[in-house]
Amino acid sequence: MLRPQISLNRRAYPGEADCGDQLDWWQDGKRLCCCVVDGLGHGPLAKVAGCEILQFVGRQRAVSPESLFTTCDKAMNKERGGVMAVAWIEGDQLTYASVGNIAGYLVHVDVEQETHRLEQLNMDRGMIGGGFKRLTVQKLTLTAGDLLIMHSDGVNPLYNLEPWQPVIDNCEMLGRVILEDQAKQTDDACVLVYHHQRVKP
Ligand SMILES: [Mn+2]
Repeated sequence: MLRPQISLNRRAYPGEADCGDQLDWWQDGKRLCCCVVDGLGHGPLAKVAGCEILQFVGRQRAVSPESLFTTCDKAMNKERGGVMAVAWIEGDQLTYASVGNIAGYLVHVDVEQETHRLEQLNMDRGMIGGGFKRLTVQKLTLTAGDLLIMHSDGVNPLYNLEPWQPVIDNCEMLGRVILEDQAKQTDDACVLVYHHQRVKP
């Protein structure tokens, strides 16, 4: 299997050393799991909260999305908590769920036409550690060249990727420039970019 193309980009609230936005990915055989977390607030306590949630997901990522979000919410009940989105990719299937305001987009890229279309993924209301009423688990199909982008609310929303079209097929650079161009000065900020490659038969 090809090494997955994923870039993780993050920066703390300007002037802070610690970042409450935490993100990572794991590979289990043919299944990838990507997670983006925003620990409540910013600074050292937000970092602890963000790390706790991310570590929980790292340990429990093999269970169903419903079970993962529910148990994580319960486990963070007495903690500061935060918001999170998790994506699982297996073959061409993307499974995605988000509680709170981590934004997710599936970007359908037509390599030959040099066009792309952004599909905004679902966000359910609530907070990890503070409860949520509903979890929508989306299942979508990926085509080679497609991108999955996830970012915290410290990053201004994306409407299209026009400004970054020249680097659209370089997920390292794309993640870095989106963070540079879109990060707010008033919060921690992070961006995860996953580039779906052609799966060899
Ligand atoms: Mn935030």
